[in-house]
Amino acid sequence: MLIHSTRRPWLSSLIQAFTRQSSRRYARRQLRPTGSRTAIGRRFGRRGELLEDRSLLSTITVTSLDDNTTVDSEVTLREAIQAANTNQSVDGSTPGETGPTVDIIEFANGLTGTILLTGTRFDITEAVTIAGPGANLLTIDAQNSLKHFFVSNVVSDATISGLTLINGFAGTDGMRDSASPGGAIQNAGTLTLDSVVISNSRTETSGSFARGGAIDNIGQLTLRNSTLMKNASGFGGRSGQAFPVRL
Ligand SMILES: [Ca+2]
Ligand SMILES: [Ca+2]
Repeated sequence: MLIHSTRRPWLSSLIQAFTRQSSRRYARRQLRPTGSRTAIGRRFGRRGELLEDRSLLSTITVTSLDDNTTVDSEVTLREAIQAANTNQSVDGSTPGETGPTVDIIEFANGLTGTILLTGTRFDITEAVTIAGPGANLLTIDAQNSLKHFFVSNVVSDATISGLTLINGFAGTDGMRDSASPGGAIQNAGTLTLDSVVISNSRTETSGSFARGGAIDNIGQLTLRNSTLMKNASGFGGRSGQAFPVRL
């Protein structure tokens, strides 16, 4: 009681300063995104900037099992990958965003079956996630003529999930993909395969492109919940890879 009745000016100033500081801390907590100082929060700074970056994520939906770039208002996987790589709309698709933003390629509800590769392999040149509906629901058949995917060394974050890849081929004997080893995939970037099946893919039995019946990995490769079976190569592992795979 004595203190309140005889409070000195310096003590009042100290109490006011403490009260103002506590109010500012409370206000900052209210502005902080859920999860407080998350890695994302630190990475992107203030709350407004975080929300802006989230809005840049782009989802591109495949609506056709064909393999072409025909202007027909249907978006094929080839057109979706082109949209993700070039960051432009392709045949009415959502445009991708500039890397390292990871564009999401998904498949329309109920779009299941087999994509027959009829052109060249799918080249991935920017960060992307290709999210298939499930390895038992969607297959890409390379028809023993070429590999399915090539991931460029400038790609820092690529994921392929929920797909089956069959009948890939790499070789120099006049087929369409004579440029690199890896029966189904050559990865030179950073690639994760999640819940993917690769089977019945192969390379030629000898020569420069004979390694990696399923995958030739010269970058960073992570496999999760995936199956590699019945693949064949001249060397480097029948299902294999020339460099270590991180499981
Ligand atoms: Ca089209
Ligand atoms: Ca992109």
